[in-house]
Amino acid sequence: MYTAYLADTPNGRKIPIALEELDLEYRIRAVDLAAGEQHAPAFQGLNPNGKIPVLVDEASGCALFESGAILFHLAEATGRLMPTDAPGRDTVLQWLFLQAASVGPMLGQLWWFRHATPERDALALARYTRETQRLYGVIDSRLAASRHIAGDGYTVADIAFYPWLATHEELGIAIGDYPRVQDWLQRLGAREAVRRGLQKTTEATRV
Ligand SMILES: N[C@@H](CCC(=O)N[C@@H](CS)C(=O)NCC(=O)O)C(=O)O
Repeated sequence: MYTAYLADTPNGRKIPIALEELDLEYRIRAVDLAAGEQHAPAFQGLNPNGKIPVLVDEASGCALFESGAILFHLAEATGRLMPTDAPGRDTVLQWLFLQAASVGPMLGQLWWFRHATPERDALALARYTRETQRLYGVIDSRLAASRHIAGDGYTVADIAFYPWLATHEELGIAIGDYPRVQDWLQRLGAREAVRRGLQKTTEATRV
């Protein structure tokens, strides 16, 4: 049994999507980011960086933070959503790192400058829009070479990218300019586990 501490954000959504895909037993504990619950000492004990998601394995008591590390752990623990050969695993890790190091931070900044700042900062908007468009282009080119992000098979790399790239409307990104990303989003969005993971996240975090 796992407990997933999260909010209804792109990084939070990854975890129920993976847990559903892997048929693992879990419950969601909502963390109210607007109320600052991520800064509470009890939560900082689980993640000293004060961010969701965190996954606790109730059997061992182990807590893991960083969504990429959590997805990697779940793939390792189940032997699923990750190839078994070394080059295939390296490829998954490579894309997981790109998601955590570039796609999350850049799209996150663009969202913040579009939706959370009291004033419009034209320079920041231009910079993060350009970088976000560039990253959608990187993934679009990648999907010309393989059916999924880390190869032809569906892996945790797809789960890491999906909730971020699905926010294109909020980010003002013309998804038609990235037809392979658009097709991939439609294919993933049709998966039962993706639908269930998103729905359970919304329900469990509703205030
Ligand atoms: N690299 C981290 C990023 C986690 C992250 O930025 N989480 C955001 C929500 S998507 C958060 O907790 N924000 C609250 C805050 O910064 O105070 C991961 O992939 O888990």
